[in-house]
Amino acid sequence: MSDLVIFSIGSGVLSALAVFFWVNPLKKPLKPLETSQKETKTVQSSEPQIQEQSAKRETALKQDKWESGLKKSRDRFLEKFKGALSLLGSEPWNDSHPLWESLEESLLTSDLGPTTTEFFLDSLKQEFKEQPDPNHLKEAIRTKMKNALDEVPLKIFAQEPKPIITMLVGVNGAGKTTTAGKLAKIAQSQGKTVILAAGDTFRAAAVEQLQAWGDRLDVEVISPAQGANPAAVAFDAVAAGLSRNVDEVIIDTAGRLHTKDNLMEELKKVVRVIQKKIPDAPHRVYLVLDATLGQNALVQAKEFAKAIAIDGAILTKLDGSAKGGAAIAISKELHLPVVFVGLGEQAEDLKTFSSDEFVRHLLP
Ligand SMILES: Nc1nc2c(ncn2[C@@H]2O[C@H](COP(=O)(O)OP(=O)(O)OP(=O)(O)O)[C@@H](O)[C@H]2O)c(=O)[nH]1
Ligand SMILES: [Mg+2]
Repeated sequence: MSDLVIFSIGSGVLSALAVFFWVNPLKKPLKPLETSQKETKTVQSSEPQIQEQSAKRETALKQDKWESGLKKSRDRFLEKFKGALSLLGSEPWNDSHPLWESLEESLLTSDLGPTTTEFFLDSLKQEFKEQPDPNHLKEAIRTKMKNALDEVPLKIFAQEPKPIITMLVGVNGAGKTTTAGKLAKIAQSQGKTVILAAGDTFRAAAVEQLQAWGDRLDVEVISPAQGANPAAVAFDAVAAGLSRNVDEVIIDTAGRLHTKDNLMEELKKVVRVIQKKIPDAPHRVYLVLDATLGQNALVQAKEFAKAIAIDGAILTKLDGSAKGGAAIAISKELHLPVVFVGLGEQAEDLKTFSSDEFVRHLLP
């Protein structure tokens, strides 16, 4: 029965798409993935039972993403952590017990960074004057990780601005353009309207890359006119956002200019120009950081924070990194909330950061 429903609705959607593209031949066809998602959505709303199954499947998939995305970090940490635990009982318990040194190594390997690692160890030593059992120690580390992640609050608005102006900054290759596309997808899935701005005017390929996301999601992309600079694109995009009454404008920026100083000056200029249109914008400046860089991501973050006010970090490529602990160091040392994490290259692989999910999958 359900196969029949899926089949008939599926063919209905396919026929509708066929007509759509026939009358609208200039638009690029949606990726097959998008089509199948639309089919699933249609079925969801018509059958409560199937809806429930789909919801379960979706939750399982979401969990899988955290599960697989943090696998490398988790495996690496657990291996070292088990090594540390095996030392319990090897010598009389005190502050210089070999377990502490081994635990220090496991935290550093996960890229929590020396400052956060030292803070963790000092407070664990205070907490465990008596020898802990492995579960208590693990639970205490989990709590410290979660507290470190939760202690930096997210910026909230008394009233959500419209349009909300989001600007993505970060070094080249960090994942800004991909994240701009993924953020547009999230906004769309919340029923919001979006404009993307191709603020990396220095490389034609960068504009094309964002345009491809725009085509895929059917989102308008403001591209630079001949010779336009990033500030001009941002200005046009904000103006378009206001005049078209959209919910969100997402501005991609360049990751590399001739020098680092050039880049920082350019970003400051983009902010100044946006503020000519909306004085309290950009409302969210997110620093996009490549998780595979671990502690180097922190060094980059400090450089950017010197130039412009950053509201949060987006940690990309967590799926390819064994250095997931950097998220904790970003919160603890830079006082920046981690807002989203990239757990893959697909549009749906950007997840709102959850300290619960993160800690649960890093240290199960
Ligand atoms: N596995 C994985 N790959 C990612 C993720 N985010 C981005 N990437 C990949 O990282 C590469 C660089 O991403 P871009 O979005 O082009 O990076 P960028 O910051 O815009 O780079 P520039 O334009 O050079 O400054 C691309 O191949 C992306 O597909 C992620 O969360 N996981
Ligand atoms: Mg880019």
